[in-house]
Amino acid sequence: MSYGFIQLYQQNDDAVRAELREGLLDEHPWISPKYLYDALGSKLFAAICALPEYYPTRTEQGILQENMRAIGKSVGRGVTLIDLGAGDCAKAAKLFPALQPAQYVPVDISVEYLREAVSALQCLHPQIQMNGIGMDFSGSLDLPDEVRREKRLFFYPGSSIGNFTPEQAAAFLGNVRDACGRDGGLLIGVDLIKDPGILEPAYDDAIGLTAAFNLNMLQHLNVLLGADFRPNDWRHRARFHSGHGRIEMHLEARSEVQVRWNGGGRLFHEGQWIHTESSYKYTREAFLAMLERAGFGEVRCWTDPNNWFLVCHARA
Ligand code: AVJ
Repeated sequence: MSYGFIQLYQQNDDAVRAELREGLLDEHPWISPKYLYDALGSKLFAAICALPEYYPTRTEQGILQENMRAIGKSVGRGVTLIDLGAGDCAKAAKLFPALQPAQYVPVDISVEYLREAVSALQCLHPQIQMNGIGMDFSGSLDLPDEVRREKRLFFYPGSSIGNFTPEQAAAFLGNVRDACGRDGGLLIGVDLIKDPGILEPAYDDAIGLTAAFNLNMLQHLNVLLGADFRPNDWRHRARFHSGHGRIEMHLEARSEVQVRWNGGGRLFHEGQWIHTESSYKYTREAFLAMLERAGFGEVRCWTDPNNWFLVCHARA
């Protein structure tokens, strides 16, 4: 009998507030995309994954489904499956039949959302030991002792790696490699560069779900900072910048907006924006080079018929 429980890493609230204030007061205001994920933000993201315009989740799922046997063979059975940014745990759960993991370790910054997801999943799979961890893994991958060291498979799907700059992504992959141990590996999904006519609607959909996801960050900031953002004062923007190979999401002030928070505030002029997310896209070659530079080898890749998305398994 195993129990699902959450190992809670208490976030340092002072450090969070300091980071938020630094971004809001910057000459070019920015907020890290990890703050998109409060409980509502996590639900909105799960809904985005079902949008017709948002191809990454569906395309990745298709690749995993089509190649499940080969992936299972490459990965092996009885792994310690460490799911980075697990969200509702739905993607990893689809791997269970093929991989039969010995332990499942979902990790997410959105603690309450993860707690509900893992307790539901534990009921469905009582034979798998589950240890949910609420933590921000973008800085450090220091995992608690409950996480087995044998056969670690880090699962980082959905092109979440795209939220890092290429330099940060390279460093992060190095951290993952170090956390793998000798017999570990990485199963990762990455979105590929393609026509902006496909990319941009994925981040600016017709029914406004992504706009709501972006604007909800302001409500999260109100809670975290004691701020008085009004979402109605802001407009969602999403653009592909081919020079950087990234989608940028912004929140743009509809008029002059005065915002106050505990101990400070800022006047935003009309049209001024807060940069809330970058989502980098890669070529296959650039991404494979990055994996190898991070110390991974024996890389196997799978893609979809359109070559829109890439799934790789790499050994430490
Ligand atoms: C979770 C970072 C992969 O960049 O596509 C979806 C987040 N932002 N729609 C992405 C997101 C807007 C997503 N990642």
